Amino acid sequence: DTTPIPQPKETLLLGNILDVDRHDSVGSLQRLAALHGPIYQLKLKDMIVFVSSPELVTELCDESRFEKYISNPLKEVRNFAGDGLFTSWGEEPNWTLAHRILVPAFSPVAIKKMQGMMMDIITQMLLSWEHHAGQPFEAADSYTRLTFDTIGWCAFRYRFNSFHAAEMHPFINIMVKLLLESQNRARRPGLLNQVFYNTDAAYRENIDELWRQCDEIVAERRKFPDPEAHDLLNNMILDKDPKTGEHLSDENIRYQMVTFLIAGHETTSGMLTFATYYMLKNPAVLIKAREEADAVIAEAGGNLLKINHAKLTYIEAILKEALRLQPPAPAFTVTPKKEEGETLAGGYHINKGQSAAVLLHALHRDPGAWGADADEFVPERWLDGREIKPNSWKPFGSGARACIGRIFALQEAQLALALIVARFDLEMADPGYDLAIKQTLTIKPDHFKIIARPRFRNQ
Ligand code: MNH
Repeated sequence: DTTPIPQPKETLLLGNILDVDRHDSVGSLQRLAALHGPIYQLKLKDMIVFVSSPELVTELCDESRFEKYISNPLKEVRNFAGDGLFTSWGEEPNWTLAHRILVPAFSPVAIKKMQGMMMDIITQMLLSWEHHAGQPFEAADSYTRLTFDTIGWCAFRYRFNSFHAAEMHPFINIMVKLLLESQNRARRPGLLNQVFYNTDAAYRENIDELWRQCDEIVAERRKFPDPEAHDLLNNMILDKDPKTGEHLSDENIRYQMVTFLIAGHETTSGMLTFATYYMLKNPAVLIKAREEADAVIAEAGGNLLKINHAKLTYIEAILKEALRLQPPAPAFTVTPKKEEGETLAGGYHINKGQSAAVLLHALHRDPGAWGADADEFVPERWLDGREIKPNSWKPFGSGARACIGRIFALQEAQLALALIVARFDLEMADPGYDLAIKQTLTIKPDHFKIIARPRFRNQ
């Protein structure tokens, strides 16, 4: 006995395409959840189910019943990230191999060792902010340079030097073009992608260029091994699967490099930009963050390498709260494991091979889970002993396929925010700015400009 899943009325030939604003799909999907409830479906390219209550999400996160589904845009990202961790199907052998090799490389102990490398890039950002003191600049732009340079330096000891050029590194532009094109291709019927011959040729060229640069970095490291580098490239070249003794292939290392570059910068810079926006909207939060940062920096005697980021608990709560209200990766998708599909509580049936998306914006504001202040930015909720309902906060995905880089991202962002609030007075360039969202595969505040002024002279 199954219950039909609610669905807005389809338009002839177009299905539900008109129900989703292509410039604000996150907003559209959230409004549809308010209208149709915690489960609904839309006929887009395929019939997709959208889920947003903690109870139903708990079912989707049960790994004995559901597994990651590679959604249409991710299928396109496979054109350049191949069977890297993010875009591989669970049953592909390289997922298991790379997961076992890389999990230790992303452990808290391993990431803690990267503090010096992270501070190197953060310091460059602080200097650039001092250089632009008093002048408005786009927060997302600066944070993108930060996170790109950080992943380049920590993952492969490669310097993008984004803070020393007016334009972003060509690598970054290629990446952004490829992500945008992946999103467009996912919307077009497959055949049309070849009809768009010029776009397709440029797409192929961009992929070749990206791969060429990655391969060059690997070749260089193989030629001049650097056992002291403590970066992820060493892990990928030298570490063996503890179970089978197998190494990653050069092709797979290339895919992981592309994966880290994509996954490692867009989301983290989005998180930092949203956190900055919410701090500036809530001055009391900014004051508390600064008190904490001052205390933790003082405890380290001002030595950036000795800062104990684990003590930046209020700043961590700011980041978690930003991830709650604006999860930069706004959805993840799963599908049933069993041939016969799965029936959820309420009698809703999902077929195997069908995509069920967890809608994070709606889940993260569920009033049953988050209470009457669900829509407000309240970092204190993470610290005051309130119960956080299981599976009501999923910005990093779930289970074995959850984000491998979350400790990396949080450490980098905690350190960056602490130093920013300790060193600068901040304001919005336009005090009346209202949050507008820009969407690629991930989301970020659009046109959000800030002004920074050094707090102390002669620092
Ligand atoms: Mn990350 C998977 C969000 C930072 C590398 N990441 C995921 C998933 C989400 C996610 C959601 C699960 C996607 C899915 O189920 O399809 N990631 C984030 C967010 C941030 C982030 C919100 C920052 C904030 N991620 C990072 C960083 C790195 C990284 C930094 C690398 C340095 N993420 C990954 C990889 C995966 C992943 C690799 C795939 C893991 C796997 O499936 O084995």
